[in-house]
Amino acid sequence: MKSYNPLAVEKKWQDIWEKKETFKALSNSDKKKFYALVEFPYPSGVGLHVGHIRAYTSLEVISRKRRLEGFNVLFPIGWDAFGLPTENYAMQTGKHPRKVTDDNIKVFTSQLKAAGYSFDWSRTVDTTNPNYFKWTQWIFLQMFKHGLAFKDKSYVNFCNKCKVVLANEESQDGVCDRCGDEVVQLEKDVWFLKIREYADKLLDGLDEVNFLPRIRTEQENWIGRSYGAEVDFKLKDTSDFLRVFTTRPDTLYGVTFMVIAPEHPYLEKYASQIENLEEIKEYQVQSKKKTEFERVQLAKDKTGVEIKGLSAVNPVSGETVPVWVADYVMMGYGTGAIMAVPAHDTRDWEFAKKFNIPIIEVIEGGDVQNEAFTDVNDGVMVNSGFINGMRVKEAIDKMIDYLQENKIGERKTNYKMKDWAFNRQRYWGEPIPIIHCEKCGMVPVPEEDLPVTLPVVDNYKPTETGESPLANIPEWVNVKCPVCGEDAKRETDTMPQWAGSSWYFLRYMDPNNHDAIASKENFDYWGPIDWYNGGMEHVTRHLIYSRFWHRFLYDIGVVPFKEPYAKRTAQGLVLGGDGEKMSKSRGNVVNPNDIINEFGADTLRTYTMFIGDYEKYAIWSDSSVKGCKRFLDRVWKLQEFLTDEKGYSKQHTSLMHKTIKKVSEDFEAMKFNTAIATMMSAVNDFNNDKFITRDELKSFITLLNPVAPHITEEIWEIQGFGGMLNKAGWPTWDEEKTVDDVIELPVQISGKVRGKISVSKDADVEAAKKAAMEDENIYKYIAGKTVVKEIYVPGKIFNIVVK
Ligand code: ANZ
Ligand code: ZN
Repeated sequence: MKSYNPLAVEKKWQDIWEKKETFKALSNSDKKKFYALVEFPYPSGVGLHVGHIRAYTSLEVISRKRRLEGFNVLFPIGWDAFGLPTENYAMQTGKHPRKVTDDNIKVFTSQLKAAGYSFDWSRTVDTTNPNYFKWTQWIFLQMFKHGLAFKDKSYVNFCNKCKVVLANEESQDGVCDRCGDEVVQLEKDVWFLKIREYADKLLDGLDEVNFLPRIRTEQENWIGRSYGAEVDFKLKDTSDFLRVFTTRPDTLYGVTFMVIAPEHPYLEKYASQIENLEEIKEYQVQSKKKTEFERVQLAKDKTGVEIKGLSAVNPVSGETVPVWVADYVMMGYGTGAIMAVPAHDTRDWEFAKKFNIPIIEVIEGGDVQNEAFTDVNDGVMVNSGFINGMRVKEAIDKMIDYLQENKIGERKTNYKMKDWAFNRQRYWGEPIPIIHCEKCGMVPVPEEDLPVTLPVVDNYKPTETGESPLANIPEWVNVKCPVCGEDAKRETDTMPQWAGSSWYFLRYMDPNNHDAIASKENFDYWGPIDWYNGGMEHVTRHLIYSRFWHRFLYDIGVVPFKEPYAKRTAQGLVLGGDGEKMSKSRGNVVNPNDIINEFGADTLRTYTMFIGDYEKYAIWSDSSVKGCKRFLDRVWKLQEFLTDEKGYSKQHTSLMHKTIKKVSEDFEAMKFNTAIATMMSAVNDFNNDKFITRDELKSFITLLNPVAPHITEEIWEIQGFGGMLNKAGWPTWDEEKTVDDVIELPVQISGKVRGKISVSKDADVEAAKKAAMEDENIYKYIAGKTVVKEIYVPGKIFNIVVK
């Protein structure tokens, strides 16, 4: 027998698949479709990571299984290629980002091909290709025309030394990633998308899809819908009101102070009335240095300043309460002001304790002077006027009615999710297709002029004022207004990295269409994505942004299905052998191509699916990789034991049906590790029995094919099973035959259990007796005695009475 040479076998089959276009998704097909999507990679300079292999092999397995089941499968791949690492690398080396991107894509392509993935390479998309980003710009324009894109003042992270606007991930802890200098917040007019308008639709849409529960929860928390009320507190000695948002209007009688955020406009508006303005200004400076996370999550030790000269009147009790400024209240949520109820809110309680502010209990049951009492679901109201004696839920409703009737406030729903800051002041992104005209204002670039492409520049460094490098190129910036024809200027901000990935799954359906994102026929046939798998780190922003774009396209009639992803799952991270995140500095990075070169792609694929529970993190182990290689060696050797018997042998029938069932079901449930363990155990059984029939081998390698496609296709060919394995059918099982027919039968000698024998469940008495006599431990109780009676209940017990 030929020996198993993974590299030669794998190269051979990869060439055949490519030449025969084996995995090309058909555009016009009567077959049922299956669309499997994995998150397309960012083609960085460091190449493919074993994390990519774990992420992609799961749906690779499902895709190959679906093809064997007769589906027309779309399993595409592409490049999410705009973004900072490429631009920064270009800045350092002087190489154009286009060239950097193309080089990286070449490396990624060859790495993914070496892994043997069954992608349809003819549908590859690249977000930096003008034929692609023409449509990214087109979608932006539709949003602009529907009032969903607007410009507003905001702050960007700016390094004074590098003169560059930094992304959040480049300016962690308030310092510049490159030079370590302090990062300042620069006020700029930037683009936003009104994703908040879609908050309810994005929440409701979750009912229509099948996402892993923890993914659904992440989406819900990110959107963060809260029901409550806005309430107006009269500001003493002004004609103004201080408006707050509260989820707990039932606690209004327990308000003992108010808090406004350091950015609240009243601090400027009433500056002349504030007696301790200097102190407050200093506090504003200090809180500006903190991140939102530090303000909200880490602020165990509450800080704040009482505003002398401003106080508020409780609209239900008539009490006067002080107004404080404190940075645990965020300007970006609700109204940027709160009514503080220290008895029943932990943050307010900590604040009140620190600054000696009274605490008034309004819900019975706690010891509010010692601890905030927050677990109040069923509590009863006290000290609360007309809502005394009511339960919390009823009190909330009654209070909101009262507020509305008396025009003191109104019911209000709030969302944690902010509008999407849709801008970057950098070069390597999609230009925002807007023209600024002094006369006509913001004018969309006419659709027939799309795409607005990037000019070739020598310098990718943003301008000193924090504008994108595009602002330095007059030939590009200066244009005529499409409406009035006067001199006008192009928008120089580019889109954020999330833009291109917000609709890429649609383009795969019809990647070369010049007139539309995709044709109606393709949308109708391929939509929605049947199964989307990716990282947990993308289940908030990317998953929400892309659902938003998709839902918008649905609302304006561009796509015919409401939700893009029918199902979403996620893989766990792969950690280094030391249990730490793989990183260059730790030196624990495993390069997938090293594994392929040493053991073969089939081993790499098998190992990344065998490494552990797919949804949990997994620690890399070199010895386990070798174990997977040995498994494949033993699969290869099964060919030595082949018999000519037709069908499944009697001895292996239940083994075959059980294995087929377990592997089929486990693949679907993403329990790849136990599916592979089952196949390993089957190989042991074949080995122990020293035989396997042709039909058994045929079914077995079909089951293994999605995980290890090269070795199985090769065995199929060597054994002349006919045609190619990838065109064969998926094996089926018969539920009845999965039941064990060999059982462990207890044997009693004169009423005492002395052992167990392995017999078929309907063995006759002679066979049972023979097995009992052959068992040394049982036979010793019979030896030298006379058998007087045999009571045999097939499948249950065998009792032998001796004298
Ligand atoms: C009074 C109160 C009493 C509150 C009580 C809570 C418990 P979620 O569920 O997150 O929406 N709040 C409102 N705006 C805020 C802001 N900009 N920054 C910080 N906190 C803010 O929380 C809503 C609650 O968080 C609101 O209800 C308000 O405090 C606070 F026993 O009002 B509550
Ligand atoms: Zn104009």
